[in-house]
Amino acid sequence: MATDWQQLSRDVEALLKEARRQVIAKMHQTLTVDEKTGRKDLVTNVDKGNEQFLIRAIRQLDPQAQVLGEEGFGDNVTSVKGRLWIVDPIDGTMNFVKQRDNFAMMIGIYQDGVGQLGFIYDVMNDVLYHGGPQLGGVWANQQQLGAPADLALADGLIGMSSPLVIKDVAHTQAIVHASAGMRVYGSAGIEMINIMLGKTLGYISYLKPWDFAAGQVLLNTLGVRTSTIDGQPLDMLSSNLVLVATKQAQRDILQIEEDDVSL
Ligand code: 2AM
Ligand code: CA
Ligand code: CA
Ligand code: CA
Repeated sequence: MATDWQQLSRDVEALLKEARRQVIAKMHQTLTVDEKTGRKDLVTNVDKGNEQFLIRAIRQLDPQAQVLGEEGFGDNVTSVKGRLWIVDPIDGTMNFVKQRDNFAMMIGIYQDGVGQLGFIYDVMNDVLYHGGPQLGGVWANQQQLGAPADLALADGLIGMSSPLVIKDVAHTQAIVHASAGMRVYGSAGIEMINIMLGKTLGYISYLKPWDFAAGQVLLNTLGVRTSTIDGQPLDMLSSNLVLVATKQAQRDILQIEEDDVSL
């Protein structure tokens, strides 16, 4: 049977609203915080509980689909064939732990590797960004978003993950230098939202599929480019050095990579 994408979107919106109620209730209780690969890579009981809640509901909504989740409650996905849901239950876990703010829930829905619907929920501001080619646009709650201005690198702010800039990976210091300035928000989801709203013109970070799956669908729908730092398509099943940028800024950044410039 053909998928009713409008209905599926409404179902996911309702699911995320329920997930938000649960997360907000739990975040005022004592968190259980564990380290994954190190002291800056955390997971809490809320990340795990929310992923389990979301994936259980996704399996009811779409029993045939594969589900890839950050905390491991989904499938062992080795192919993007068919329908694939990619879930990040809490994006910005460090912010969640230290600030109780500036974190997001994210879901991307792909069909044979092509983005169909994306959802980024700014939990504390209670704004759910959703849309994609199947809906023909992107909405912030009920309000449709226009495309952000196609700014050149020199004319806007760029989001970065701080380790890349500190170590000057992939000429990130030269890119920051060529921009109007750097911002670091600590959540890929919040970074993607800022680009959708035209507050920043791009974002560079080393990311896993659950960090960029939802944002890629939403941003591409608004005419913003997503690629690797070399301009190649993102691999939906592994880590990528991700470049998100307006068309003009993407050209400017790829030129810096090509010219191999340093400060
Ligand atoms: P997370 O909170 O879901 O793990 C922080 O700069 C941003 O990068 C967050 O969106 C975070 O997602 C993501 N990230 C990806 N890999 C990370 C890692 N190894 N350690 C910390 N954050 C990571
Ligand atoms: Ca994580
Ligand atoms: Ca994440
Ligand atoms: Ca996460």
